[in-house]
Formats: sequence, structure tokens, C-alpha cells
Amino acid sequence: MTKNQALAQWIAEVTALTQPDNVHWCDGSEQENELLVARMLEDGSLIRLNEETHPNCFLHRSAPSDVARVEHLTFVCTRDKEDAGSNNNWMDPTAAHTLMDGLYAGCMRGRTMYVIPYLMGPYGSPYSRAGVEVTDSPYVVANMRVMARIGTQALAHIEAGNSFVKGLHSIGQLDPENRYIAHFPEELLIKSFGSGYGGNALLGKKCHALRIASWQARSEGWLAEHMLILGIEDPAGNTSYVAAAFPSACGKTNLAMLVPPDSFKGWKVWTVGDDIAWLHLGEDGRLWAINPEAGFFGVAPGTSLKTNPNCMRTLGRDAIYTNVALTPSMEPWWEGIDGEKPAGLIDWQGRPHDPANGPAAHPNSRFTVAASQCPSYSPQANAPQGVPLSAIIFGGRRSTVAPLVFEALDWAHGVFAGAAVASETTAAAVGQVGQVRRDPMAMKPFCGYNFGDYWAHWLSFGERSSKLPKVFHVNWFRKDGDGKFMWPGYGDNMRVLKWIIERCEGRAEARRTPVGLVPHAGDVDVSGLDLTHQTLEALLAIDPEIWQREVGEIGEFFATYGSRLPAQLRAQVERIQRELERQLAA
Ligand code: SAT
Ligand code: MN
Repeated sequence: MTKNQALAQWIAEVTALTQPDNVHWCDGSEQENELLVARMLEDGSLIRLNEETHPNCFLHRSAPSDVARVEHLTFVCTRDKEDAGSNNNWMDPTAAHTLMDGLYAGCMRGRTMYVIPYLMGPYGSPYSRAGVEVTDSPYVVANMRVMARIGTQALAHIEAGNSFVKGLHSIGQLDPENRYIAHFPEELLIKSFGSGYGGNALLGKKCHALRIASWQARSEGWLAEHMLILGIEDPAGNTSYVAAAFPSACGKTNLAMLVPPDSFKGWKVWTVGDDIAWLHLGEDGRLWAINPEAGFFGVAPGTSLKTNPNCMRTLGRDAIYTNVALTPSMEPWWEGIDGEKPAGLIDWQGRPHDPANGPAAHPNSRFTVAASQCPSYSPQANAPQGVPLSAIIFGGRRSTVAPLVFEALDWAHGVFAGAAVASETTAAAVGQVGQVRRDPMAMKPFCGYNFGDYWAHWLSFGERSSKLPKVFHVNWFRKDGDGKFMWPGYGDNMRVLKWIIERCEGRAEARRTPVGLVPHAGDVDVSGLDLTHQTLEALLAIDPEIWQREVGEIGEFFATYGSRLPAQLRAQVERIQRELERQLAA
């Protein structure tokens, strides 16, 4: 089915191993999708939603024990354990192959094997990369069709002689005890078994576009990052682009589709991507970003016309919903959606909703939808060279410590600020929610190699260009003594974006602190906002004692990377400590 020898041989090998009844090469066509959807409607793995209110929309309910990424079962299998780093679970590649191939043996008997050639990145972009995912899940095919560019054109890209990443996926028995997501970066290979969910199963996404791509990017001189990309158009019609890294379920999709507050006349935000960015140095010395994905796999709960109107308008048609609740009129429903909670809800597990069983929609329930349906979709989203970045923003979910925003003093300090990101855990991964953990560059679950080497790679850009974007750190999630959010967030985050853009253009003020450059209260445009001056001051405060503790913890965390920790990061810790001490002594 392909003239590419390497691909044909690999497919022959996995066919012999998994023994499917049929092999289906995906062409990505409309007819193919209709056929797959019809099959899934028949076997109950998809439920058709209300055709009038949600044309061509479907609900999928995953196995209740398969609702999120499984970081503890995700492995990076490099020959040298040190190359994977303590940020990854490691398995010896030979042992991992033996383990996984044992699970794959005969696993597709009675099933159809789908071969999905896909392209990450716009057609015609020099930065786009191909992959082939083999899966026994038609649900995965339907999602990959939205999230990546799949089918004939992607296969042609491979047959033209371009390299491709191999991804073997089987849902197996969906048994959490027999579930592994293994990466072999040295072989450009992914093996995933036992889960049909999101980042575990849609291999183009986190497995390829982040873990494998970050490894490739290091040796080739670019960056694969867990970042949204957006354009900010000012009233004069100038658009600046920023990329922003936040951990999963911290509002990347909302920020990417932001609608500015009413008082921001003439400002507009354009969406380029909501989850992943591939960054390359252009000939002009600037950093250019493409979104390798073609769709959004966003968190449903909390999404409403109030929090994200553009997203709600994206979702009305041609969408797949996973683990949301269902209303009696067959419409999708989740906690935080507009309107009253309807009577007669069916919960994400298909049971009549009983609050005693928890929320009606799973906290990590998702929608899958084409990016092109988004009303704020950027006209530059498919530009082959990408968009030039003015700023990079790092952020986490922190109820204390981190101020609303600060700017890094220079590139090396910006890399420090990214490496020091900490965030409270969310439902996007299996495990306890709300625990603060270090999540450097929001890449803790996604960096395919040793963080020490990764930071050195980031720092190396500082030697390659003097036109890099400015780096900022934000925190929308500060809470007051009563546990209430201090900053309104959502559309009002535009106020912080505006300061950031003005800083990039040299038009806004800031005060220098040991931690970075922080706006004075008067520098943030809070017109039309019901926020006391006192609260704003508190949001922008840097408490030297609290920061002394914080920087101490960052230093300890860095030290766990031993000899692979770049000296420049240790120097940042020492500088900040020195300056804080001086401030406390004064
Ligand atoms: O499940 S995914 O990894 O695709 C979503 C996320 O956690 O960001
Ligand atoms: Mn993500």
C-alpha cells in the first residue's frame, strides 16, 4: 500500500506481530470518516448528539479507568539512562521492546488495524514532520483526523523521501495493569498499549510532537514546546505574536481564544494554536513558531460563553466529545457551561446523574474540534514559515508566591524563569490534584530527554541570536486569605498581555526586583475593572522572605540534575539569593 520500503516493511512486521483481521490504510477522506463513524455508532462507541443544535457531533465514553494521561506508565527508553534524565521514567530499550511486543502479540485478532499517515505542521512548511500511527481504535482515527493532517497528502510527503516517526498503538484490553506508553527517541518510535485516551493514544500529539520532537529539536537546533500561540492585534492594526507555556488544564485554550474586555476597543486576539509550538530561528534572527496540530483537544468543564465565547462558537458542529454529560435532548453538558443545570442529565459514565457520584462530566472531559472552525483562527495559522514571536510567556497555577506578571531581565534569566515554573497538578493526568510540583517550561510530562540538557539547549539560543523574544512569567491563579481568586482571569488577561506587548515595544514602565521586572500598579490597564488598588498591589508584590524560600527550593530542585545542570542556571539562583539578602538587610 506504499512505495516507501521502510514503511511497507514496518507495517508488514507489525501486522505479523499483532495479527489483525484487516488492514485499512487511511486516506483521510470524508467517505472514510463516514464509514468509521457509522461503525462506531453501530457498536455504541459513539453516540450521535442532537443534529439540530450540534450537527455532526458525537459523544464517546471512555473506559472509566482510562480518562487521562498516565505519567507513571510513560517511559523514555534511551540506551543511556542519563539521557532520559530524572524527569522521565526510564526503561532499557531492549527490555521495553520485549515487554511491549509480548503485549502486542496477537492483540489485534478480530480487529481492524488502521494505518494513519499524518503530517504535523502546515502542508508545504519546511518545519512540518511526518508520522505513521498504527492503531486498532477507530476512535483514535476519528480524533487524529481532526488533530493532525492525515491521509493521502501525508503519505505522499513520506513517499517523497522525508523521514517519519513510527507509532504503534493498541487499546489492548484497556487494562490499567497492562498499560504502557513507551518512547524510543533513538529509533523515532513510539509504542503505546492499553489506553484509548487523548495523549496516551493520539500519538501525533504529546508522544510525537513533544517527546520525540523535543529530542529531534535538540540535535537539529530548534525547540518543540508545550505552548499556545496567539496574535495580538492593536487598534492601529499591528499584530504581535506570543507563545505561552502552561501545564495541562491551566487555561491555554482559553488564553489562545481570548476576547478582550469591552474597554479594549480595537484590540483583537488571533488563535494560531492552543497546545504545542515548534520554534525555529529564522534567518532574521527572530524565533518563528508553527502549530504542528490542526485541531483542539480541549478541556470541556469550565468552558462557557462567559469564559471562552470563541471556543463555544467553535464547538457547535463537527466535534467529538469525550466523557461529557448528556442532556435529555441529546446535547453535551458539563460543569461550568452556560445556563441552569438541566434535569435528567446522564453522567459521563452513562448513568442518571447523581451528585453523590461526583460531577456529571468528568473533570478531564474533552472536545476534539478542527482549529479552522474557530472564529478567531489566525489567517497566519498555516503560514509555512510560522509567525515571529515578540514574547514567550511561562506560567503555572499557583495560589501563592508568584506575582501576576514579571519580565525576565535577559534570555538566561528567562530560561531560569521557565525552568523554575511550579504548578498545582490538575485532572489532566492520573494522580492527586492540587499538589504543587516543579513543571519546567510546562514540559515535565513531555520533555523527551534530560532536563539538564534541555535547559542547556534553551540557553544556547542566547548565543545564536540577539533578536530573541522577551520572556515573561504570569500567574492568573493567586488566591486571597479566603481562598478566592484575586485576578478575574479569562478575557481580563488581555490587560497583562497589553503590558507585555508594550514592554516588547519599549513603551511601558517596570520596576526592577531581584525576581524580575514587575509593573507598577499604574502600568496595568485596569480600566472598567472592579479591582481594588490594594488587590492589584498585592498581585504585583514580591515578598523577599517568601522568595528567599522559593529560590532555595528552586536551587534544590536544580541540584537534582547534577552535572547536567547548566552553570548559568546555578548562577541565576545565586544572583537572586544575593539580591534578596541585600534587600532584607537594608
Ligand atoms: O491528553 S492530552 O495529553 O492530549 C491533553 C493534555 O493533558 O494536555
Ligand atoms: Mn497540553
